[in-house]
Amino acid sequence: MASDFDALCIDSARLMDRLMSLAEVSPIAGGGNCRLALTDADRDGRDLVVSWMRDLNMDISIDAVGNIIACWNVGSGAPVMTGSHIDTVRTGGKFDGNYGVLAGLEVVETCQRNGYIPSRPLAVGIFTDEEGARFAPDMLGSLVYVGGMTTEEALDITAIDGPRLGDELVRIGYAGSAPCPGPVPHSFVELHIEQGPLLEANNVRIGAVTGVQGISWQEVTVVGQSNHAGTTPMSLRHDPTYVAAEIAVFLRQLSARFGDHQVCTVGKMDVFPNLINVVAARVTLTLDVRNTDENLLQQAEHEIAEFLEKIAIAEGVTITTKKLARFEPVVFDPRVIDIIESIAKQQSNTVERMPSGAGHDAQMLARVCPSAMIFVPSVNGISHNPAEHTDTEDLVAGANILLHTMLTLCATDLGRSR
Ligand code: HGY
Ligand code: MN
Ligand code: MN
Repeated sequence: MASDFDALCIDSARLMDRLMSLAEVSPIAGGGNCRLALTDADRDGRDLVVSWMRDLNMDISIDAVGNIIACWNVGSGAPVMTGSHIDTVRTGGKFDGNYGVLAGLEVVETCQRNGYIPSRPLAVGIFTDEEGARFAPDMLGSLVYVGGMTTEEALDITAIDGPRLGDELVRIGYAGSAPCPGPVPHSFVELHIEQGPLLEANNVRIGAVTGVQGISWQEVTVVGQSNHAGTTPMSLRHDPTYVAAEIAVFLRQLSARFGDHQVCTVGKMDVFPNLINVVAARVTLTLDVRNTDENLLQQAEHEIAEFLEKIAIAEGVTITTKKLARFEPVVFDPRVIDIIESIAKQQSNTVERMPSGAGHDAQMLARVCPSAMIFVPSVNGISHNPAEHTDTEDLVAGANILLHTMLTLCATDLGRSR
């Protein structure tokens, strides 16, 4: 059925200009960015994107955990919302998160430039600390936005480099006054790069994302007996570095045993005193364990806990754990997924349904309103890496699907989430 916005399409040069301009904020070797949450670099990225939001005469609200919600207040009722994040991991790419935020601005500007007034407000969100790399958990800002964590609890979280989240918000000038939880949107759609190999491997341009897998993050601290590397017989050692290595091997073996969607990562490891001739005193490592199946994820957590107990006794070390993040798998709203899939096909794209391996803000908005995601391919499946790349025609195709999906949602009565 024809719509009054069928002829609208985004301006690819404008979208790419903004993406490349944002990529100039704290660039790193290899073509990526380092804008860890609430650092000066994150502030600079925020300031740039907020200036674009102001240029579009959007009403900008900054909330108590620094989420930036820009709204083009036309039409009536709750807004159709999109958005993502512009904080990055330390070795981030140009597109992770940034693409979804800037495509959202492109949707608004395309409507404005063509004199098209949607029947609902359109909102674009920049959620604080989606990566969780500096302040755990990930998707922190959107979690607080939907009431999944109190503002007070979030403000007291300390960064891996020490500072308190609330103090960093004040320091960079993004400690907002809007309360959390924030206003509930009519619906939420996030456009994002896949960050994995599936779309490329299947030669498909668009992912209609069905949900997000479960995530379990924990920090493990192993305390042993620091000693001289030359004089200490192997039989008398209580070596935390050896235990940390055993944990990494156990996780790899568990993933092989579980197969399917099970993934495990030891991404961060701090050895103290980290010297060539000293048997370490302490090792702190992080475990990132994910599965699309909640029961299997719980089983993985249980097996890991049992293994930690066993190796602590065997090596004579003490092991303590701290939960950093735990989110169950999320299923997106089938009505929104259907809209995405049919628009992708109408616009002559190949499209397939798929779960998301990465966490996203949409998994939090799904708690309060009908939500789903649109994926475009990642070249070589690479992400969280400066070499992250998506071809321009894929970026443009995704943005056009976001445009028509948001405008279709404006005219769709969804009621409450199913
Ligand atoms: O960890 C994740 O999946 C996301 O990049 N925050
Ligand atoms: Mn992301
Ligand atoms: Mn990411």
